[in-house]
Amino acid sequence: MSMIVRRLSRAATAGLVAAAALTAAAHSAEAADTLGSAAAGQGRYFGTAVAASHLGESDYAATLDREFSSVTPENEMKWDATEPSRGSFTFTSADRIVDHAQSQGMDVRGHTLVWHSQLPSWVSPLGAQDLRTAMNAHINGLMGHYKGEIHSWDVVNEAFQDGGSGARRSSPFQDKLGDGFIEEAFRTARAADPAAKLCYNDYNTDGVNAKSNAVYDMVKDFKSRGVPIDCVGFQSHFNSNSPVPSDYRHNLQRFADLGVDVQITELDIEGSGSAQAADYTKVVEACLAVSRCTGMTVWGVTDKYSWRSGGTPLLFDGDYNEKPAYGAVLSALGGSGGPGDPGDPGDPGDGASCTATYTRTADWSSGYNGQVTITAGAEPISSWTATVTLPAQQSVSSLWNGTPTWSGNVMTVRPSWNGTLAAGASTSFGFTAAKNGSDAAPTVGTCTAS
Ligand code: 9MR
Repeated sequence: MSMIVRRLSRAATAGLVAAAALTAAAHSAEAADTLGSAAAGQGRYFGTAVAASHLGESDYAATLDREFSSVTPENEMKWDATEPSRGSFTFTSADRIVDHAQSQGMDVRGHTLVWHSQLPSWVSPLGAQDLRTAMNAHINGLMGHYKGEIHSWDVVNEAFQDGGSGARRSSPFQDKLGDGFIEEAFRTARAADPAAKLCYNDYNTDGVNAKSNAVYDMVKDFKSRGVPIDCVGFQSHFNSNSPVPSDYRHNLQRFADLGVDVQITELDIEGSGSAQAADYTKVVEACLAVSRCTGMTVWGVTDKYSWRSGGTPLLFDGDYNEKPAYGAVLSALGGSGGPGDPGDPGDPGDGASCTATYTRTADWSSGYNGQVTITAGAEPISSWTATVTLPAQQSVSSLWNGTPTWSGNVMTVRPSWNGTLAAGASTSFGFTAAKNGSDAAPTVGTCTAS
């Protein structure tokens, strides 16, 4: 019941979605200073995996909305999340991501319809015929709900074994339905949403090896027999054990030559600094060199929420600062305004500003307490400096929440622990002054920030 209501309401918003996407495209033509707009300049999308639970965090949402043109729900469209008991679909979390993406004019990748992992417990015990029925019903339920709203679906995920054999991975689908389950899933998916690109998605298939050869043979077979497949997703989870392969571009190209699009679907590269940046450059350059590589998705916005957070594999650090890898990707996409470039909207420090205001908070015959409040401007700041000029007779006996240096009667105050301020946020320092016969107020000079 609720699914049917939701289906109708999703379809009714489709016109608005198209309008939002056009606005985003028009905007992106103006300035290629974000990942999404720079990629659009190359005819590609630049996406990220998103978790619904983080959308309420303002820095997360601001970084997502500013930089990316496509989103993939990281877990919310998986079988356990969407059909936890048979025939009972729940789309609350996935809808939250799709609604957010559409409000920002972003596209959505669907991940994933048929996968051996994150299966609810009711699926595995089913007999062959029942499993086939359940698989097709799951595909129809999910794709029907989002019909016309998903640019590409990972129809089948990770169906091949790791290692040298090139064999299919054991799973309820493989073990009970045999090799034909993949073809059946793609045929069902095509009928469910003819507008969506249908992808096969896997990992450790990024270079030429036994596993990617097996996927290649399957795609070739599908194309020769008219089984509906449009794209192959290369997850691209890299680290020192699994580095960016030297034949990455060649591998993407050989799949493209079969007549399918290729997409980089879950990119992350463990590491830091210039080495990580150089690896990201290789991946972006490989995609741009293959005309059928239609877009790239990184597997998360910030290192702090990565599934491999210890490996710091993403483009933004835990405080949403742009890492060197971000600048490398932006520049490989032909964009400008990476870390350190003036006016870069995501670069703390550029355009940093603050104001300082003074109030007397306590007063007695021989002295007073003063307080200076520092407020960051439109950008976050990591430090500030304020000057306070005291009347000549007065002297300061103590100061807290700041570090003073003196030149005559001019005191220059820098932060002690309180340098970092979010945009618009405030901190203050205080001091006790002896009047020594002058009750005049001190003057607060300019506040500078970095
Ligand atoms: O990033 C996902 C993580 O939050 C989940 O706990 C995990 C569960 O299997 O799945 C992660 O995403 C995987 C993706 O769906 C398929 N390819 C590998 C990804 C990383 O494990």
